Parts: sequence; structure tokens; C-alpha cells
Amino acid sequence: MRPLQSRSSAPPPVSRANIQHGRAKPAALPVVAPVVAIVGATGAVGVELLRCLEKRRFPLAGLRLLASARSAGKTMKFGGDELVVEELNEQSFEGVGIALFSAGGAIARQYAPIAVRAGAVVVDNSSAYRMDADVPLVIPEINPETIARHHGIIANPNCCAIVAIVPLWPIHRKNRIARLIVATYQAASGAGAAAMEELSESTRAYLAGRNYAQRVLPHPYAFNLFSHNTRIDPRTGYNDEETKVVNETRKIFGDPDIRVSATCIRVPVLRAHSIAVNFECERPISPDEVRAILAGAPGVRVVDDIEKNYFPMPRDATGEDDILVGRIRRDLSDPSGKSIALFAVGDQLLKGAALNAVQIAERVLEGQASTESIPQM
Ligand code: NAP
Ligand code: 2RA
Repeated sequence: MRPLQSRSSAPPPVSRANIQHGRAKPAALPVVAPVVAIVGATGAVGVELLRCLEKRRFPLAGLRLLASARSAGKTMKFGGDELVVEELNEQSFEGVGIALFSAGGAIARQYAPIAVRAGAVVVDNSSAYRMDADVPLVIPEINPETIARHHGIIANPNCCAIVAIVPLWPIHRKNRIARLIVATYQAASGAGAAAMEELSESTRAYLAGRNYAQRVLPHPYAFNLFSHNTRIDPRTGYNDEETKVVNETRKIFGDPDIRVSATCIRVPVLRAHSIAVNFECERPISPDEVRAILAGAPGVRVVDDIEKNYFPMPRDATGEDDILVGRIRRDLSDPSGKSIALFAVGDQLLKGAALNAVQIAERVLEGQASTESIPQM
């Protein structure tokens, strides 16, 4: 097995034995620890992938950190050790069992097939493969059964789709959601580490009365908000982010007929996406029923204190695994009693990206363990 890469030439400080000592939630079956590669390890999502693997005690036989030539030789901390970042190349995946990709669609399209040919299962955070018919698009709380149908690549959904629909799934199962309308308030971190820096720097410049020339996002960001920075489809008038929410919700729910509309907005918040959600069920549903369903929903925490006017906020969701849900109320625009309005906030670097990807990887390992445990006839 390839060891974890360490800065020194001394024996690797983190051995297979001491990183396999347990997990946050023990697997039902013994798993074979893989070598894991993180493509885009230095990015906003990559850093969180590293933290999630460590926090969840993901079983590792080795960890390979990959990024562009700009980052080659940098070190990153993992489990108290310093790992060296390597430049991604076609040989990067030798011996790798699971490759977590988080470096954009172009890199995924070029390197994911190479990783699969080398024997890895790829979990990709970009949109490159999400709508491919033979690629599972997975939120483990919703459609974990689709993981088994992968052909080497599994896609992690769009972060707004994840934050919006994790709380909606248990409702949809009880009383089908026929129509869904979302409006997003998306943080800087959704556009990567450089956009977070741009928000901080442009805010400092604004307060100091200095000019600031934006480099990452298309509009002035300090004390401003703007329509999501993706291309608008001239046919529909929807931008790419909105189209992803529409199409990916249908694919993940396995319900091509659900009617979905989205308006995606970038707001000057550093981290965690907020989403105003209105949905219409097939049958009447009350806010109390929704609260009761969400009280037991995996990956969801109800924050709905009407007396204190305390509801989900990005600063409370930052660093949290759960999606926070509140403002649960009847949608007064629908007198039939079938519609509900709510507000959901989630750390899109975690559940919207890194955490969801690591949860998928855990399921892949468990699936491999259960396949290996089936006696061969
Ligand atoms: P980011 O902060 O800009 O990080 C990009 C990463 O990709 C960096 O590690 C970068 O390495 C690496 N990279 C860029 N060009 C490369 C190349 N030619 N070869 C190897 N590595 C290269 O972006 P991010 O926000 O983490 O997003 C990464 C991916 O996750 C994107 O596909 C994005 O759509 C998806 N995603 C992001 C979020 C989010 O909330 N941010 C949510 C869901 C999905 P260097 O540091 O060396 O440049
Ligand atoms: C955004 N959905 O916030 C993206 C994250 N890649 O722009």
C-alpha cells in the first residue's frame, strides 16, 4: 500500500493501522481501507474534504492530495501530519481506490475517466457528469440505492439542490410535492476560495473608501447582491445554476414530472447558502405536519422559534453538517391548504459538497464490503 505522503523522508507518521482505528458511525461490515485521492485538495471544497475524512475517521490506506502546478509542494495538515500536495497528472491514480474530485468540470471530464481506468471509483463535485443517464446523482439521505448502479463515476449534486431538497424528501415521500419554487441567497464560498477573498477584500476597500476592481465575480460584491454568475439560457431565461436545481431535483427524486422553478442570487455572505422554499403537495398539509416530519428527518435540524424570531441563519449553519429549517408556515397564496413556505440554510461546502461526497464514499466502501461478503457460487 502506498503510505500517506509526509514532508520528511522518515517513515510515514500516519500508518494504516492508526488511521483505521474507528469511524464516527461504525460500518455494519468490515471495510477494506482504500488509498484516497483528493483532486482539488487546496480549494474551498478540497479543504473541507480533508476535514470530513479526518472528522469521520474514514478508513484510509493512504491519502494523495492533488491540485494544479501552482500548489505543487505546498503542505496541508491531516491528522496532525503535513501532507505534500502533488501536481495532478495522468499517473496520479495508480493504486487509488476512491478519487474525490473537486476541481471543476473540465478537470473532471479529462481526468475522471483516467482515474476509473486505473481502478478508482470517482465521486465528482462538478456538474460534468450529473445528468448522464448512467451516472448516479446521489444524496445519501434520499437515493443511496442508486450508488450500486455506478460504472466508476458517481456525481455529487449541485449545492443548492442539496440544501433545498434534503428537508423536502421525507415530505415528498408522505405527500408528493407536485410543484416547488425556490429563491436562493448564495454565499461567496459557492464560487470558491478566491470569491471568499474577493468578498473580504472588496468589503475592506469599500469601508476604507478605496476603489476595488473585482477579479472573480462579475459585479461589485461589497454591500451588493446579484443574479448568479452563470450563463443565461436565452431560450428559457434561466441561468445554469437555476437549470441545475430544476433538473437535478427531478433526477434525485426519481420524479421527472415534479414542476420546479428557481431564482439564484449571490449575496455578500462568506459561507452557507440560504434558500426560500415554497412547495405544493398533492393533498392538504399543515405546518405542524411538516414540523413533525422534519423533527425525525436525517440531516435536518428544525430551527423555528417564532417567539424569539430566531430562524436559520448562515452564521449558525456554518461548519454544521445539518440543514437548518425554519419559517415553516402555510403558503397563503394557495387557499387549497396544499402549499407550505419555509426557509432552509446549509453549509454548502459541507452537506452541499464535501460531506455529501464523503458520505457517498462511505456507502461505496460499505457496498464493496457487502459484495465481498457474498459467498461465491
Ligand atoms: P476552488 O476553491 O476554486 O478550488 C479549485 C480547486 O481545483 C483547487 O484545489 C485548484 O488547485 C484545483 N485546480 C484548478 N485547476 C486545476 C488543474 N489544472 N489541475 C489540478 N487541479 C486544479 O473551487 P471550489 O469551490 O472548491 O469548487 C471545486 C469544485 O466543486 C467545482 O467543480 C465546483 O463547481 C464544485 N462545488 C463547489 C461547491 C462550493 O460550495 N464551493 C459546492 C458544490 C460543488 P490550485 O489551488 O492549485 O489552483
Ligand atoms: C455556487 N452552486 O454557489 C455553486 C457552488 N459550486 O455558485
